[in-house]
Amino acid sequence: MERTLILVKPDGVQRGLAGEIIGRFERRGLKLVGMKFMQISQALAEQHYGVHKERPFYNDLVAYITSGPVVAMVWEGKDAINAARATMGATNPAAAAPGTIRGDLGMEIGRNLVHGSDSPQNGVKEVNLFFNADEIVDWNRGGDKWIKE
Ligand code: DAT
Ligand code: MG
Repeated sequence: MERTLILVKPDGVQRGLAGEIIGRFERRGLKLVGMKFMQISQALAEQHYGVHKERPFYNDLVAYITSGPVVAMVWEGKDAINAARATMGATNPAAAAPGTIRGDLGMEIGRNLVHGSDSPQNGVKEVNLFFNADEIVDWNRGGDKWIKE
């Protein structure tokens, strides 16, 4: 079972779109196993975006993700990484398909509303970076047999 770290970024929270964004993952059938409302520190942002350190937009990226609170979540499911990224849409909202979070709700790459892990390995790494083991909830979802074969 794969896990992905999903963040509703500060623009999503400030625009009052957190519920809308969370609902899309929920309706998709991904299973929520961790969630917190938090302010990302400079240090955590630098760790989280460490892979982009040499990119020209790195400073803006760190400033953006620390510019206000985020909703940090862990969603679980079969192929959760791909399913979540498909629900998010392309990185640049201007190119994202309608029906996706970014394609329906966003306009610019620097305000793309949501983060999702990009591989199972990074999913594990990012979940561990944002969540302690005791913040992950092991629970049985009543409707599981209608989502999972
Ligand atoms: P994603 O968020 O779809 O996984 P990414 O990991 O390649 O995309 O990049 C992380 C974030 O950096 C992305 O959400 C927005 C920003 N970003 C990526 N490419 C960019 C670019 N060419 N110009 C400005 N910001 C960019
Ligand atoms: Mg990424």
